[in-house]
Amino acid sequence: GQIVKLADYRPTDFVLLGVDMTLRLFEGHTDVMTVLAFERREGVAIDAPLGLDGDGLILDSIALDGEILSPARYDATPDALVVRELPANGPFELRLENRIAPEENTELMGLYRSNGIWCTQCEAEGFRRITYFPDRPDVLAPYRVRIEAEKAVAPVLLSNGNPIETGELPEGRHYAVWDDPFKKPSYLFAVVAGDLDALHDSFVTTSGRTVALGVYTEKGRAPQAAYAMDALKRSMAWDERRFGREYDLDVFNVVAIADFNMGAMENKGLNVFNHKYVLLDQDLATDGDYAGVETVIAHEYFHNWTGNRITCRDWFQLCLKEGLTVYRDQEFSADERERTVQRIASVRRLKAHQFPEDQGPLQHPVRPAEYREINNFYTATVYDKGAEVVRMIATLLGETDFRAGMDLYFERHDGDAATIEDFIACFEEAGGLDLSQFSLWYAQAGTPTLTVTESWDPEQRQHTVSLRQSLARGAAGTGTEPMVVPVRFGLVGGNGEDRHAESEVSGAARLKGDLIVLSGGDATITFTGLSDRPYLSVLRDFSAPVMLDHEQSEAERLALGRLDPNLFNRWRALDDLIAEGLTLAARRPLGDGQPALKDAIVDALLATAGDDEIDPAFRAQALTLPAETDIARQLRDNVDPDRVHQVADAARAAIGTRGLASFERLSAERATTEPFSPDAASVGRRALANAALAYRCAATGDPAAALAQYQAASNMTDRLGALAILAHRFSGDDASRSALDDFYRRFEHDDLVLDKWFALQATAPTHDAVETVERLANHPRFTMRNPNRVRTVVGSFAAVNQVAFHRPDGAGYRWVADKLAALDRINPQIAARIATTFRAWRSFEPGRRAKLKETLRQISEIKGLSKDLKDIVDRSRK
Ligand code: HT7
Ligand code: ZN
Repeated sequence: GQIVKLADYRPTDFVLLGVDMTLRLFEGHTDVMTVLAFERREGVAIDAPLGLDGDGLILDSIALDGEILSPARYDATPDALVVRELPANGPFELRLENRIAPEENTELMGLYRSNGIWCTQCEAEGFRRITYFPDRPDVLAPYRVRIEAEKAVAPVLLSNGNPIETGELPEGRHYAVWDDPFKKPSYLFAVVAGDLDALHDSFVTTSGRTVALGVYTEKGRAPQAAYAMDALKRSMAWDERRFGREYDLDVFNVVAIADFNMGAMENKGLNVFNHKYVLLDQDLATDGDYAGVETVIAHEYFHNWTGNRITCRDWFQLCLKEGLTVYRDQEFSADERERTVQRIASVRRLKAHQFPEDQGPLQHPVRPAEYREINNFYTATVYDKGAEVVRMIATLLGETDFRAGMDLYFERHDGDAATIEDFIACFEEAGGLDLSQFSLWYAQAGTPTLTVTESWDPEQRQHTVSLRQSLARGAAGTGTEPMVVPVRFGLVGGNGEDRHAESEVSGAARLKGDLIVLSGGDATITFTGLSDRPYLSVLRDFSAPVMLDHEQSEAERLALGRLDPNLFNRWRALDDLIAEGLTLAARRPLGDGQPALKDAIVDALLATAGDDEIDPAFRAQALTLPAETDIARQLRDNVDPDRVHQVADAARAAIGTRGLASFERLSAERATTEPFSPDAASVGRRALANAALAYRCAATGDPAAALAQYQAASNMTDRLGALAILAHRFSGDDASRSALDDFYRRFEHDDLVLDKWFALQATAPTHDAVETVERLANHPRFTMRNPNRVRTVVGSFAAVNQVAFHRPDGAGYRWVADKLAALDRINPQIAARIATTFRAWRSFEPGRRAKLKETLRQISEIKGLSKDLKDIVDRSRK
């Protein structure tokens, strides 16, 4: 494959003035007519040809300004159309016709059919699978789209923008014309047609315009879109309040589709969603499902300004829209729910997904400098680290200047295809500061380490804090210069209040209130005039995406876990103690008689868990142990996933046993009779009760309590919480088997619930889960054609089930490789994403390392390997 480089960017030779398309949908094929108006850009040579992208297309006809073109004037291949001898001056019109087969499109890029519904996915390069086109994000134009279809099959015909005309056609057919006045890149194009139900509502913007809202679903499922509609209206109101952004068209539509490669897509005025992020039924959805719908609805809606009104100049700038939009959706969730709990969840995600990516062979900068396959760069680094970088800008500027910078960005770049440099310049102006060194966050790959040391001088009554940053050069080979690291901190007194102290800085840092801005390799800050030694609470709210190496005694951390007025750091003090304890235990040989966690740490955790004064959601977060993959990452090398799992399990049993009385109280207090409500407080109570139930069963080794909750549950969160315990802790037992069978019988009618049944079994942490997934893959309801199903069986097995995927005999690796070979022929994007689980091969003990490496080699030799999968495998092997 060709390497595309940021440094090679240059604008197109021809400016696109407008797009007029007609799609005639028939059973088995679709006819596409595209009229493109162009104008040669000033200064471009007279003999410059016009090159258009295609992907698997066959050109049926081509005309220039109404005249059929002679074959001497153009070259058409499936991947490209090149037209020569174009008019020297003034606009010209190219009319193209081609036929495509959405029914045969299993990659789910371009126009395809899902359960009979026609729908499109064009980001990043799907539009070229529909028509020949300059398919790049800096080509912006207004679109007019006419859709024709048989009325009985597709009564609903949707596209971007506003509806301007509908009408009848002969032979039971009809048409609709949509006009999108906002210039947009082709990746935001969308068409949906089918027999859909809808939920309708409206929203009145601050300036008094009424927007018609629609959420479209498969027949009979519109009532399940009520929460999505509610989340949409709250998102619209929040963006007006928080960022002054109003919606711009007369209509905003969302469509829920069963077969979808990602979560959702922000097409202008017509968001298309994986139906998992729209449909909720009170009896069928968990609290996590509700949160997912709210976040994804908000995220896609927020793209209307950050992504659509201002788009990306090229795909290297992907973080310009994704990092910023994740930052915005995280802020929305923080405002709508509970800020600290949301922040803990985001940091957990970052550590679980982005840190391993940034520390392995698939490492890349937030703004990559080159790629072979852009689909493989929709990563945790672009999205989640991208959001952290925006958050650091907000931290450095403060609320008022950050908002001024955002206002300037919207004002200056509305209608543009922009770059990270454009974005940064707005904050430099608004904040009156130079962000050139800060911009290294976009260019340098890897997770920096922030080392903090302290020393207390009792004579002088002063506390000295030294900070040092370092960045290892990794696979991406990018720079290792010191970056600008905002470190929020506090000096906590024994009374749990922050102390104020005089300070003096030496080295490359500035102090601004509760923020240390480290800008060089190291710096020292001396705090004076303190009556006694304070506890240093550092990197509050995770103010920078770094690995913190802070040597602090257990006693100090326990104190911070109890006292820190910054709730996030109170959580982190405990979480770090637990992670360190588990990491150390996993390095020790099995059966050395030492407990996985010291009693003092367990007691601190139990004190938090049992404190009714603290928000239940926070207590539930505290009770959630670090992910086993996170422990493995911290071990760095010679990882034995079985050992990590044993240690985590021993810790759960120890915590459960020591806190049994408290856990019995907390799980019994669960108000099963409480009517279901998805509000944050109820969610927190359910999370705490379910965590308590899991510890209770870990302690007793008895499934009875879980089985009782499973049977009595009045909502899916409680039912699934109990089932997860049965399926994972008691895997293979009668209780587990009968509950899983019962669950299947109750919910087999609903694919989204059935996915939970598949996922729970695929992730059971036992060696025989390899045989289980083989059985699941042969289940009549398993299909490689539905990405959600593949992700829940193959994806979650490979990414979550550390015990079975890494079974010492290599059976887990072989099974996944086998599935990838088949999947790659159907949907290479999904195959490539699942294959990223092989990337950590170097960190395992020699036996698994060799087997992982060999499996990667075998995958690389699959005949006809897709560009997507090949790119991941090649980079992982490096
Ligand atoms: N911007 C959307 C990205 C997306 C996508 C990318 C590649 C292939 C399929 C896709 N579906 C959606 C999603 C988002 O970040 O909002
Ligand atoms: Zn996005």
